[in-house]
Amino acid sequence: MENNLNIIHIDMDAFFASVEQLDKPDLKGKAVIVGGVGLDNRGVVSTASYEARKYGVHSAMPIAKAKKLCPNAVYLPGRKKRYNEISDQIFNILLEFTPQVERLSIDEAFLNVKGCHRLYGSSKEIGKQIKKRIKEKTGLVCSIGVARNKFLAKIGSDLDKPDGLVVIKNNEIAEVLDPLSVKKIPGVGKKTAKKLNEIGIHKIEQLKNMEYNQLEHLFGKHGRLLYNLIRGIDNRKVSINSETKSISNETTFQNDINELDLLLKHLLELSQKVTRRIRKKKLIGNTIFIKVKDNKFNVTTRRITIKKYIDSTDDLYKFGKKLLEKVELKNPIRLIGIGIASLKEKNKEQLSLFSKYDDKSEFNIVIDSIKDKFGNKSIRRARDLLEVDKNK
Ligand code: TTP
Ligand code: MG
Repeated sequence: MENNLNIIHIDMDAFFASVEQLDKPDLKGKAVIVGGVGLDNRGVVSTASYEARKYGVHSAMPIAKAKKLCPNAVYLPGRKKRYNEISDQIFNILLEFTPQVERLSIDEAFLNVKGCHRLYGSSKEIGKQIKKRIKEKTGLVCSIGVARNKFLAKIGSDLDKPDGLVVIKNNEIAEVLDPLSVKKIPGVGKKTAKKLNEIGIHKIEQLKNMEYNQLEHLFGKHGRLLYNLIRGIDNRKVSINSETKSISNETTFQNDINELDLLLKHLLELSQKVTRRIRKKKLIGNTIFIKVKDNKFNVTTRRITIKKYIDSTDDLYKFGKKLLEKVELKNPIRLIGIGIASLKEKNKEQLSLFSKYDDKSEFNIVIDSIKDKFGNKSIRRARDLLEVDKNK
């Protein structure tokens, strides 16, 4: 078994049109065209259902032209809010499998599933499970590519659309890439493809015959990347985006709380929970936010983005406390929450031995492992033991 096929690319099929078919079942199986249109036909097609694509309709085509090609299609304006809502559901599903999710657009993502195999099986198996979960949760269909790098995974997801699941094994790379049109290479747009076609180059195989300096001449600084991509070499890492994820915990009190001291005690406990979760996922973050709800259900949130990325309980608590002190506490408090966003992977170069924010990291790791072994209540900090909590 090949064990380095760790990159998954996922792309929803005819995304906007599929959501419309989902919400209006009588549109299922019909040509549906979503476009940013008024009634004047001057807009362009955002996307077309696969039924409409048979007529040659595609994204970015003027609506007027689509209406000529496919007059009987159902034409709908887009509902961005609804598409975003479904997109969030899809990304939450992806994040169930791994935090290593890079959001590329509303309907497209890369995942690095290295380290997920013991739990979920091979990358292909993970691909199958993702498709199943998305279908169950949203009713929508997607296509997935699995390969050793981003470029190949993206090529793979496009090979068998809609509802595809394509694994490109390492010994199949040339066989798969060679016959493809140069247009399939991300970054080779219409203009570049035309330029290549003019000199007789249509397929990737032909592009491979070009010397590196010829490619550099044609593509400038992208020449090197392109030279590598068409040979199946792509070293770009999956980078999780900050907006993809935040981790937070909140607690609703049995009795509303008036005293700041008691609130701070809860804040510390929550900070421990949150940072324990982010350390477990080997993440660090630099946006700290708190949420406070009073007994009249007024919700106040405060956030701050700091220079350093943190994962220690003390740091999170320190900034959370500062934020809480800025909130005017008029009424008794019913709920408090704290979280951390703008997360990224904590990898080696980000670990600075001398950073004043990292000096407790060993301590935190020890606490985490004790809690893992003996449970959440097994170890507490001295500050926790100053018991002021009347709610427990
Ligand atoms: P795509 O993934 O490019 O297209 P798609 O999901 O509709 O179809 P496919 O099965 O080929 O992946 O884009 C995702 C959504 O983004 C698409 O449903 C609508 C929107 N979009 C536009 O609004 N304008 C565009 O030009 C493109 C390409 C997409
Ligand atoms: Mg798509």
